[in-house]
Parts: sequence; C-alpha cells; structure tokens
Amino acid sequence: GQKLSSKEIMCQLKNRVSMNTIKTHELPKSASHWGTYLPLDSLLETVGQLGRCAVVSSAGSLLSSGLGKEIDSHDAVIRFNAAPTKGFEADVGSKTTFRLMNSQVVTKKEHNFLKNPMYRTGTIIMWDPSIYKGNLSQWLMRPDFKFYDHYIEYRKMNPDQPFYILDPLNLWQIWDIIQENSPEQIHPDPPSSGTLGIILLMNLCDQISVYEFLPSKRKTNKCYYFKSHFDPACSFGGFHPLMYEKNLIKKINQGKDTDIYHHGRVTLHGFNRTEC
Ligand code: NCC
Repeated sequence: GQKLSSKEIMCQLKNRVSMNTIKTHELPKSASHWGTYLPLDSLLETVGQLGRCAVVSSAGSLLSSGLGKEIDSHDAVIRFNAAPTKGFEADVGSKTTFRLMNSQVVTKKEHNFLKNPMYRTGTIIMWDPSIYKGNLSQWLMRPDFKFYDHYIEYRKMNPDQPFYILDPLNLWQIWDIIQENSPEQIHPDPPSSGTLGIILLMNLCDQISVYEFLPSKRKTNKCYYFKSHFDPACSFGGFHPLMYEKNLIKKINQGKDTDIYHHGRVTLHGFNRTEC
C-alpha cells in the first residue's frame, strides 16, 4: 500500500473513476431486448451540479441518532437497496433523491422490487459486477444476477422514473484505488454499494455528508436500522472489502474525528472543488 495524501487520493478517484452509466448503443446487439429500455443520456450528463448531498448507510447505528432533520436538509439524499424511510424518519430522514441498488435486490422475488412502492421515489441506479475488469460482453455472458426481466418490466410500469445501470468497469476502477491504498492483498470482490454511492455523489455534489459509514459511538452488531439481524460482518465486510473502503474514506474526510464519533458523520468535498 502506498501512502498518498488526502488530496492525492481525491485526485485518483476523480481522474481514474468514470462513474459511467450504460447507454443502449454501448451494449452488444444480444442485449437489445432490455438495452433499449436504458435512459438516453448518462446519469452524469442528466443531473446538473448539486450543492450539499447526504449518503445514508443502512447501518443499525442510525437508530436513535435523531439525524433525520439534518439528513433531509441536504439538497439530495442517496439510500441503498431495500432501506426504508417510513417509520424511521426521525433517524434517517424521508427524502430520497437517489437509490443505489445491487442487482440482487432488483432480481430476487423476496425483495418485491416490482410491487413495493418504496422504490418508486427518486432516481434508481443499479449495479451488477463483472469479473475483474471484464468488458460489457464478458459481463453479459455471466451477470451476477439475471436482472433483465425485472428491468424491462419495471421500466414499462414506471417509464418516467430514471433508472440507470452502472458500467461494471467502474467497480474495478474503484477497487484498484482501494487496493493500492491498502496494506495487504485484497480479494477482487467489488466495493459495497455504500462506497459506490459516495463516489457517485462526489461527481455530482459540492459537498457530501456521509452518515454511519464510519461508525459512531452508537455502533453495535445490529446490521440494519430496519431489521433485527446481528452480524459484525455488515459493518466490516465479508464479501465486500468494506474495512478497506472505510479506511480510504477516513483518509479523505474533511470533517472532525469527533463528528464521526458523536454523529457518525464524515464530510467530503466534491470533485468540482478538487484541483488536480
Ligand atoms: O447491506 P447493504 O449492502 O444493503 O447496505 C448498504 C450499504 O450500507 C453500508 N453499511 C450497511 C450496514 C452496516 N452495518 N454498515 C454499513 O456500513 C455499506 O456500505 C453497504 O454497502 C451492498 O453493498 O449492496 C449490500 O447489500 C446487501 C444485500 O444484498 C442487500 O441489502 C439486499 O438484501 C449485502 N448482503 C447480502 O447479500 C447478504 C451486503 O453484503 C452489501
């Protein structure tokens, strides 16, 4: 692992990660049955520059945080997967501008993606991993989950809701930077949705507040604020290199360490404020 400064890490993330979402014409013909349902322009082309943005992790330690008002005071809020706001507004707020989801949540019946009205708020961004640095054709031969049918069906039912799919190459562009800044070899598994959301918003917002990604004093083994499920791997990682992701984000935090401890809050600068 190299020892880069905060600014150098910011510049690596800014210059080497594209956060490109897939457009129809970039896909091989074999994917046109669902590819024609993709939005015409990419997410970054469509969403203009935003001011203050919030990233809300799904961690159990958001419970009793009372952060809801603070979170909602941001211009845009990103949430992940099946994380609800209903019933948890006091702690996590109620605004949802973006929802970043893995393909498992879109595909598996148990998540009820097509029926649950929760998903119909905000812009959806889905990701599905390829093999390390695989191109779009390699990815489509072996997607992690077969999301196409639900993607088509959802787009037909909700044609006006923006629904992007992240180019899987982005995952590995980020993974490389995590690996280069870590003291040991990491298995090439994709970064968690949390880290993808943070880096996405660094492309879109002037300033980003991240909640309970770096755990506060409220930290417990409770996995989610909305479920009674206890597992320390939720906060530190099993499949995802989550601990290494968190160490990287810690290095670029512009806020105070006491803000992490008391509020679980990290403050990051957007790339528009990062001169490289
Ligand atoms: O758990 P998950 O993520 O949905 O959480 C969203 C993001 O919040 C951060 N987090 C979560 C819990 C916690 N205690 N600490 C945290 O810091 C992480 O950054 C996380 O990314 C995923 O990343 O997509 C993940 O999705 C789940 C699962 O697929 C969905 O929740 C749907 O059920 C994965 N769990 C399993 O597959 C069993 C999880 O590994 C990663």
